[in-house]
Amino acid sequence: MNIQTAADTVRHLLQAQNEAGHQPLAQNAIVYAPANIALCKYWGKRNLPLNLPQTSSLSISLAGHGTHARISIAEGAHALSINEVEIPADDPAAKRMFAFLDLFRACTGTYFTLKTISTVPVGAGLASSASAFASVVQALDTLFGWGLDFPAQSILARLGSGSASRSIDHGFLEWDRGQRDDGLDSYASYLPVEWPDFRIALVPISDQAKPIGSRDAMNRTVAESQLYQAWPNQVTRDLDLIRDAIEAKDILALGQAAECNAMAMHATMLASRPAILYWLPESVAALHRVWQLRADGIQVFATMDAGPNVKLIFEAKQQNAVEDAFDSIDVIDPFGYIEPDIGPLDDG
Ligand code: 2P0
Repeated sequence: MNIQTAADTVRHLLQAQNEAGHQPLAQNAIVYAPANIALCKYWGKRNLPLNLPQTSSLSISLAGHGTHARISIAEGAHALSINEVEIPADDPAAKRMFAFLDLFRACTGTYFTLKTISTVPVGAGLASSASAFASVVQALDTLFGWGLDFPAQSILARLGSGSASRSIDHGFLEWDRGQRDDGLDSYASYLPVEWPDFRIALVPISDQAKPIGSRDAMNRTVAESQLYQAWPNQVTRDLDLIRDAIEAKDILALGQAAECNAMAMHATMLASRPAILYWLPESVAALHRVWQLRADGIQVFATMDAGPNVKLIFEAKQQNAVEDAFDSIDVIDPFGYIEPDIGPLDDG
């Protein structure tokens, strides 16, 4: 099968499903998927319809910060509620999600009612789309009993949003860019490392709307930034450093490589025409505070995504010092999370 579109991809991955795979096993399915933060960033696509990245990337999932999703069959039209608020069909978030659900409707012949509850804190600079798309794929897999493996789940989530490919599991995940034109080898895999002392913290800077969304920003960077040509080499180097540092549980090596990778990504944006700069003065102040802490002997490192907020990387033994230096940060223990038996969307 010649795969050129997202619809082709879904058809291919679900083709093994016979008629029984188009019948729901239950009234609804309820799942949870975590958000994630990239330590080695995804920035730029090589194929827009299939949402294939220029480079590989590597992330840490954010434990209890993510999306609870409940999906069921609907009559006549899709319906979406987010945090118990019905989203009108002409809302951009609904349009994007309904287009994604339509990819599956082409196979199942059914519309869906989707209810999501996001536990991603508002204003912390975390995209909830990654966990949302990943949770929808896992909810559909559960509803229809497809038994999709992790690569297939990751590929399907990728079609909704690139970073969603990395939200299919807890812990460290590496999204391999893949080599194939059809994207069937472009998916995320779990790195088998537990690092109980690893911490990531969210420093809220601003929850104002961004000047440009990440999708448009990365497309402009690829098209317009001369510095983007250096990005694949940067990622090749940083990925090896970060993977090795995770395996060795070496926070210094990890933090240095992750911080450098984030700064380099923002440098490629800054060299776009017109320039893209997500940073606010408070972002720069937070970075200076991180560097001052390091000068004082505290091993803490920064990363930033497509927004002004700063995220901190450190180990448990530095948590008190980091909390003393930053007001109202949200510290996440990625390996200390136990999913509750009953989530907010369960009937009881
Ligand atoms: C990342 N970001 O690796 C990078 C770092 C933002 C900065 O993935 O167009 O929402 O849906 O594939 O995944 C944000 O971009 O973009 C992102 P699409 P996505 O986390």
